[in-house]
Amino acid sequence: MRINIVSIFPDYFEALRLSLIGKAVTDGLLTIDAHDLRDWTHDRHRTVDDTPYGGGAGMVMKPEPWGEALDAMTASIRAAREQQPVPDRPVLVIPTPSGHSFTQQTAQELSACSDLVFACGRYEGIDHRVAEWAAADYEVREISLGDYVLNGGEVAAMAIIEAVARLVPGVIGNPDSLVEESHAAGTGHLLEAPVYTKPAVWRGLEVPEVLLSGHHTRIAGWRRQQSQHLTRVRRPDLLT
Ligand code: 6GU
Repeated sequence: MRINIVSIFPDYFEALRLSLIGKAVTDGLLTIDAHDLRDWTHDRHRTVDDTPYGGGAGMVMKPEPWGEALDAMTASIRAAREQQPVPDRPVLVIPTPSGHSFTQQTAQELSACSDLVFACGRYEGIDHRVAEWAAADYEVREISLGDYVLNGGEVAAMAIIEAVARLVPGVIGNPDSLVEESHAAGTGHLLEAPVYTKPAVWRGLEVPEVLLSGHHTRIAGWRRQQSQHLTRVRRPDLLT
């Protein structure tokens, strides 16, 4: 999987060199390249924003630098695909609080893609014609992490990339760990039971006895009951 990111803060994505995703990059399972949108400006101040048509607070990202940046991404993807053809269209992910909700299902879909490009907007967002234009070359997906507002798409893109990359075959050493976790498809979408490790008593607090019993059926029953309880209390929306 190739991931390209366009942002005015490409340094945000240095953190993707750490941990499991970083190892996947080193191992050649993924490529991640973050580009500075301002490289596609041509004025002295490297301007990327302007006032909104129709009025209103805040600034809007100008379409011209985005158009040139995405042309460059398209050209680089085409060149890579000449070396190694793939059947699927590149996907352009635009993180925005007005997007479709991001779920584990979305992560699964994106993890099967050969090329992801992230367009990280700041301010009040990117001139909408950029998404319209990009639809000729990309499957465009506007995605929101949830019902709250971030200052820009960078942190959202990081979260999406982490959720997607860990589903790429080979990125997680033990694929079994993908099966039991909260929100994994096939668990009935319940929250995971609390977990414990040694010592059996810590600061006077004991690990639930059943987990020490070695009785696998009872343990599975306890975990199922904990999952149902947690889900009812914290996320009743998942039960309907
Ligand atoms: Cl994807 N972007 C921004 N800027 N804010 C958000 C978000 C995305 N998801 C929730 N809030």
